[in-house]
Amino acid sequence: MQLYELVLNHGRSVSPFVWRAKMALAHKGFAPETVAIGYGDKATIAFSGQDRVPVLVDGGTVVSDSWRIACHLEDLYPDRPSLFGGDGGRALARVFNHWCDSQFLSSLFMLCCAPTFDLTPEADQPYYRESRFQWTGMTIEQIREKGNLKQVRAALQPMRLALAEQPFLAGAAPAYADYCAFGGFMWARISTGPILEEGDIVEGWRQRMLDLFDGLARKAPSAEID
Ligand SMILES: N[C@@H](CCC(=O)N[C@@H](CS)C(=O)NCC(=O)O)C(=O)O
Repeated sequence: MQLYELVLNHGRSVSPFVWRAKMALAHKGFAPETVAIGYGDKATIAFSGQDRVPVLVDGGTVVSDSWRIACHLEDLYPDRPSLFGGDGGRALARVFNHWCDSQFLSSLFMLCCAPTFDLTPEADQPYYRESRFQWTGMTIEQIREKGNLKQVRAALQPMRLALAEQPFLAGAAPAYADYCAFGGFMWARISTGPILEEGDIVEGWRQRMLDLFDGLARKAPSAEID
């Protein structure tokens, strides 16, 4: 297996979507070879028929998009630990995936976008600047001003309430819902630094997630120092 990921300066693998895939692969017991690309390396992943990471090559199958990768792993390797815990769990994980993208990652974007720009090799900075302007109508400097930690923290309230009752979002043990949200925390950790207030119950969960799979996520080069 090969996993294509976005790696910026100082070996920083910033993509929240790639982290979802990395954790899902580890959950299934896979340690794929990773292929690092930059924002400018669209030609390298053109074989996948689109221009985003993660891209997983599993034998003769090419899968892009973190959700589709999770479904591929669940469907192809049903005898390995389940990511969803059945069809109902898969449907709810999909709802949660959409919540993460539209509520959590969108507020995190305003916070992590400029620090991610700072980590982008100079040659790719014009592309990054221009593409983010197309999405938001704002310059990197304007986005940097707008980053709002309070808004990010407020978005996490459903997670806070759930984690007061159970150690992981998926219940007693981690599963895809956890990896889905954790991807965002890895973007923050790697590009920007800590985002949680001291004493936040989400922090205990984040530490447990960092420890999973022999510290896979904790060992990744990051802005945050443990
Ligand atoms: N819906 C996709 C989103 C993938 C995505 O947006 N990946 C970003 C990395 S965070 C990317 O490849 N960006 C390249 C670019 O902005 O040119 C997924 O869940 O995998």
